[in-house]
Amino acid sequence: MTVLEQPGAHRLAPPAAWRPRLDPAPLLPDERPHRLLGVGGSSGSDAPDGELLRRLYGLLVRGRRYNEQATALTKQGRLAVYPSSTGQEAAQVAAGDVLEERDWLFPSYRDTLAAVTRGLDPVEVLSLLRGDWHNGYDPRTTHVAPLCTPLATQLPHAVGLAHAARLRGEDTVALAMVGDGGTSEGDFHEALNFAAVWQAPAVFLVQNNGFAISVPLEKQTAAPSLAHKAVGYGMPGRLVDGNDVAAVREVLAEAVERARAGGGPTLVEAVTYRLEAHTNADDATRYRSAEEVEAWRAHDPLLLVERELRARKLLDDAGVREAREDADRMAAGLRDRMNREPELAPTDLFAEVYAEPTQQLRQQEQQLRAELRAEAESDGTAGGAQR
Ligand SMILES: Cc1ncc(C[n+]2csc(CCOP(=O)(O)OP(=O)(O)O)c2C)c(N)n1
Repeated sequence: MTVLEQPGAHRLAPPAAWRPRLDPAPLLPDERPHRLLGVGGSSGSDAPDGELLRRLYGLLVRGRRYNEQATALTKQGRLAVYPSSTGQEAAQVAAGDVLEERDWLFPSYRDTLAAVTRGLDPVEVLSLLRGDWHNGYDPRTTHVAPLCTPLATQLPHAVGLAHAARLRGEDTVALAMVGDGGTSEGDFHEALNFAAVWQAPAVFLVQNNGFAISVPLEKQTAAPSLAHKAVGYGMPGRLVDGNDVAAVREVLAEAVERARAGGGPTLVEAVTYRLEAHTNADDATRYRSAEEVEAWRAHDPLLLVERELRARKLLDDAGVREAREDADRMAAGLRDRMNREPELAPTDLFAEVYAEPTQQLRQQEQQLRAELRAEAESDGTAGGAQR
């Protein structure tokens, strides 16, 4: 049998008979970031639903306050590190709000607000960043995967879960979040390729916040946009104004529905801006100008939604005050609970790492136990001498 007689030989057709396997045009992203707020105004027929918008506004106000409180906790020594999502709250809130209970969220270290919006306890969500525990919440019951610090590693996890759900006949969708820098990782490529080949019910949300620590987007990629990367994998790309909460939620809802109906994965690029430094340990003034930050402040996600709600007479000063008071109460509760001393067992470090601990881990655990015993004994002696 010659090569051309083998099954599937059409794939080896000579160049003259070659055709693209898929028309790339429907996969191309929006020409400009999709927007809803401030576009239709009060008369626009496709204006976002008022009730939904008011709810999203409340979540955004809480989200901004949560970011402020978490940043304050780093200054008080109550949180080891905090990668703020200030300025990115629209994407965070939309991602946390759009899923059904049976769906799964796969966040990165910056996406704690998405997890909190999904209904998780913020103290549990922040326990990793506090340095207390591998992960403070139960992924199995919350359907929120652990926060991933190694860039883009959450993406193949999401595809695996989505593919497995499909094989089991469940209509679960996995929404995975990643930064612009994470799109340069091998894991990003592998996840998107597998997702498209398997038609896995996965949605990839790239928050393009302009920077990977100090590296600006133009040094990260030569692609026309990050959403264009979708075409090469054979999935649709969507480009959305990441500060427009209604637009992000709409685009994500469409992608989730498409995935649930068996239509396969979507890549969504939300164009946004990280208003704060990378984390509390970073100094952003070293690599970007105050003018640039100010320009983005004029496109703040809270401003956009507040302006729209006021124009449609769905919000007044009292409503703004009420939302802020509600957010202040949430922040006070978070501060009080984070100020309590956690009770930690140092040997928990070794728990739930591997089903079968490695020889090295067992040795390290024994060493730690011996050190803790020695410390307790010497404390006892010191205490006795004082008495
Ligand atoms: C595999 C890997 N390489 C390097 C790092 C170090 N690192 C931590 S955050 C970061 C920048 C990530 O930027 P981006 O993906 O745009 O996400 P953002 O922090 O802006 O949300 C880098 C390089 C890491 N955590 N993991």
